[in-house]
Amino acid sequence: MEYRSTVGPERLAQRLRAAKRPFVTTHFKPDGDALGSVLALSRALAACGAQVDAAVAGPIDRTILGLALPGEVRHAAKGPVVPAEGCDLAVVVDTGAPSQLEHCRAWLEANPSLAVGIDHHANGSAICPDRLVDASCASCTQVLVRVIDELGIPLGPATRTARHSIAEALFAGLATDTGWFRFSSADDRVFQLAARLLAAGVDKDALFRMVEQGDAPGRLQLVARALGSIEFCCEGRVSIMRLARADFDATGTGVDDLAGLVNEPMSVGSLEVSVLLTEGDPTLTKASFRSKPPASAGAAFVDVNHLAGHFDGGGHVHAAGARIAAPLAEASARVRSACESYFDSAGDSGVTV
Ligand SMILES: [Mn+2]
Repeated sequence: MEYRSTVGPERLAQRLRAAKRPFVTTHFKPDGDALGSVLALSRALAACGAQVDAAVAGPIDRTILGLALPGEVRHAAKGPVVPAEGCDLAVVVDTGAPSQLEHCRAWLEANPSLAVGIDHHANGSAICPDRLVDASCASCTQVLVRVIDELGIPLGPATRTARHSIAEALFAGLATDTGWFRFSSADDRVFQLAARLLAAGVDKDALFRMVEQGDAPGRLQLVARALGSIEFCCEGRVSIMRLARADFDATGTGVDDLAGLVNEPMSVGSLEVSVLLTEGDPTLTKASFRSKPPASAGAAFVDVNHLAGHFDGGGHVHAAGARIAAPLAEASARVRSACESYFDSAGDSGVTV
């Protein structure tokens, strides 16, 4: 099925304006774009006079929770989160995949006439029959802002306090989904919206501090241990880091603290591939593979989906994972030899396109 818009922003805004008790949700395990989109839309609907029921499910990085005001969003770490009694519209933002909506999937499937979607992913389903989708957008908030503009609600100055405005929630989604405007998806339209949101009063420095500089000390100690374990191979083109259970125990951290850690070695110029191995149990090692994008358009790069395939894993060309049925040290040796044969077979360039 082709996943694309079935309605325009005008029609979607009409449906939103008519809702008295809208439910707003997003994918399981919300990230900054998902939570930012839920909050921005909830605030806009509240400004329209609706009694909004915003709810999310699954683990949330505690650093983004500060985007929400106390009590603004219902949150269930586990189990279902369904619309409150009397709900007359359910809006799903930042996904159209039923597998990411287990918390409310049954309700949505039972009430298709009440389900509408706003998304920027290339793939999804018909779970929300009325939906606005634009996969050319880097962030869901870019699609959402068209609807909020259609509703005629100002993005700022703040609706409540200097913090917690519609503009701030939109900016948080835009910034986090583009790696704070560094990813290739951060095009001219992204910067144009960012400029508009800054003009609407967003304090980007406060936001950056809250979202990106809110880790517990243990997380940095875990990074130090990972970096301390680093081994380079393939003439500096590959790095392998290892974390044992003991490293998590000693730093009081868990797998939730691994986000982004595998990218740390990418600052090394010669590096093409970074591998992070974490001990699951004494017989299982989890592997994360990352590769750099090409140095210039059309240049070669390493396909880590292919590398992970050696271990029955997979993913995308620049980000993949695998579970290796071996203790940490043995898994490391096997990954190293897989990388060596990969570069041998790729010839002098050492990389494949
Ligand atoms: Mn997103």
